[in-house]
Amino acid sequence: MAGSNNKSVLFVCLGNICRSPIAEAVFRKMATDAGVVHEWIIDSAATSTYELGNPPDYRGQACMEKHNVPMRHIARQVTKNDFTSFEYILCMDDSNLRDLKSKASAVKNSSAKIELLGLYDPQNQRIIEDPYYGSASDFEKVYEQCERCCRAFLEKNS
Ligand code: 6LJ
Repeated sequence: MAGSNNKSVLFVCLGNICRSPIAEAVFRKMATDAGVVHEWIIDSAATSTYELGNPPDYRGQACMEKHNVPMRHIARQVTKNDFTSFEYILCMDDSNLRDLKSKASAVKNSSAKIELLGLYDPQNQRIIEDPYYGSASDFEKVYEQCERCCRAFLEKNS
């Protein structure tokens, strides 16, 4: 139904090719399986310009295929508009948090709640580390953290 979107979340990391597209895909599948995806606007973005226009890292794609989580995304950078249009901007590490707060301070009427996704982890692992220079097992850990955090975030907002 048009106009029934009332919740929104933007997942953010450094390049928008490893962690944040995984978080976006995991959250979209969870919301879909819970029958509430129509209530949400779900997207992801980068703090940097490093990978603009690129698809997700092949190691993350392999990880998502293994877990049967559809992932389709093209990297984009956070925009000023994101800070006024999204209710939540959830990021991965303290560097992301600093970059986002700095960007938000240059936006009139920034209203997004900017938080670490790991804030929602029932196992209290606050930081989702950059797997760019890592291995398949680092991507698996990212997936597992995103799974726990997204489940708790969805539950909290249901
Ligand atoms: C400007 C200088 C850096 C990374 C990444 C790291 C490095 C990435 C990347 C995550 C997603 C021109 C661009 C850093 C996509 C790309 C290589 C360097 C990019 C860094 C530091 C520690 C751990 C990981 N930087 N690309 N160039 N993460």
